[in-house]
Amino acid sequence: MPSLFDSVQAGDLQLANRIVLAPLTRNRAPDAIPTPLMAEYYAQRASAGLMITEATAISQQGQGYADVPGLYGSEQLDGWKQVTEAVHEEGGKIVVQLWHVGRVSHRELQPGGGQPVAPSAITAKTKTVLIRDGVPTFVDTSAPRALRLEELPDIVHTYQAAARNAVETAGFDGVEIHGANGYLLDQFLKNGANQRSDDYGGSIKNRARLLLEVTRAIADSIGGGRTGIRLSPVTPANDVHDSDPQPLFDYVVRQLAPLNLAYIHIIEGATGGPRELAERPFDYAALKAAYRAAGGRGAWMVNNGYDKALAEQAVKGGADLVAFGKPYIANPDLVERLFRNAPLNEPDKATFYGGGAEGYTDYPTLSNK
Ligand code: 8OZ
Repeated sequence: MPSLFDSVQAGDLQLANRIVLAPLTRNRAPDAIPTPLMAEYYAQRASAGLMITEATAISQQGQGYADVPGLYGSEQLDGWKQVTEAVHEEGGKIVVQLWHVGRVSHRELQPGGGQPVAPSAITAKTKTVLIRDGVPTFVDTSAPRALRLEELPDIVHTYQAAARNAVETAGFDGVEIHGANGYLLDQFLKNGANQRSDDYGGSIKNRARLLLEVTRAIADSIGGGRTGIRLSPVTPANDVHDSDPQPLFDYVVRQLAPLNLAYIHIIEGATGGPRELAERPFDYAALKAAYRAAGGRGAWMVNNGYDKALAEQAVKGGADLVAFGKPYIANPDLVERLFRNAPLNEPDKATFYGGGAEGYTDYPTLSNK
C-alpha cells in the first residue's frame, strides 16, 4: 500500500512524494511580472512532490485581477525562468497553471479597456480585485460580451503558445490547465454560464468542446505527459452552476482519457469551503471510475480541505496525489511536518492576497524557528 511519502509517476513527471502544492493566488506580481521574492517562495516549498504555480494569465484578455502573473510577455517569461531555476536548484518539480479568467475580470484590466469575454453575455455575481490608491480593493466584475465563434481558434492557439513558452522558455516541468473555479473553460462547461446556440453551447459535447480542444492542442505541443488539468465539478466559486454535473464531468474525463495526461486534479466540493454540498451532490469515485474505464492512466489528484489523516485515507483509497492549499501557505516544509507529525503554523488570512514578504516567505520551518 503506497503512503503519502512514496514516490509516484505522473505522466512524464517522476515525483518524490504524493504531496502537492495547490495553486494559490497571492497577488505579488506587479505588472504581471514574477519577482525574485516569488522565486524564494516557491524554492522554499520545493520538497513537495509537485508544485503548481498560482494561476497565470495566458494573455492580457485572460487577466482578471491586480498583480497576478502572466506568461505572455518576455519579461514575464524571464521572471518565471528565475522561479523555475530556483526550484530546480532545490530539486523540486514545478508546473505553471494556465489561466484565462473569461468573464471574471474588469474593463480596467482588459486590452483597450474593452469588455471581458465569456461564452455568453451573462455577468457573474462575483468580485475581482483592483488596486485603488495603492490598496487592493474588491470591485464588481464588468459585464462581459459573448465570444464570437471565429475568436475561439485564437484562444486555443493562445493556450498552446503559453504552454510551449512555459516549458521551452520559462523552464517549467509542465503545465496545468485551469479548467475550474468559474473561469473561462468552466464557464463554457456549465450551462448556468453558457447559453450559446453554436457548436460550443447546448449539449454536453458542445459545452466541453473548448476545454477539450485546448487540452488536445497543449498535449500535441508539449506532450500529454507534461500536461495536467484542474476541474471543479460543483464549486459555486465565481457564480458558475451546472444543472447536471455528473454526466458532464464523466464525459469530460472519458474524453481526456486517451490524451495520456500527467494528471487529473479534482476540487471536491466548494473551493476552499465544504467538501460536501447538500444542494450539489457529486460522486467523485464514479468520476474516477469513468476515467479509468476509458483507459485514463494519469495520476488522480484530489484537493480541498485535506489534512494528513484524510490524505492518507485518500491515498489508501486509490488517489495518487493530494494537493494542499492553506497549510502550504504557512508551512514551507509541509512534507517534513506531515512526515514527523509536527504541529503546523497557522496561515494569516490578512496576508493571503497582495503585499510583500510578510505572510509569504517569512513562515518558519521546523529547523528555523
Ligand atoms: C483566489 C483569488 C483570486 C483567484 C481560483 C485563481 O480560485 C483563483 C483565485 C483564487 O482558481
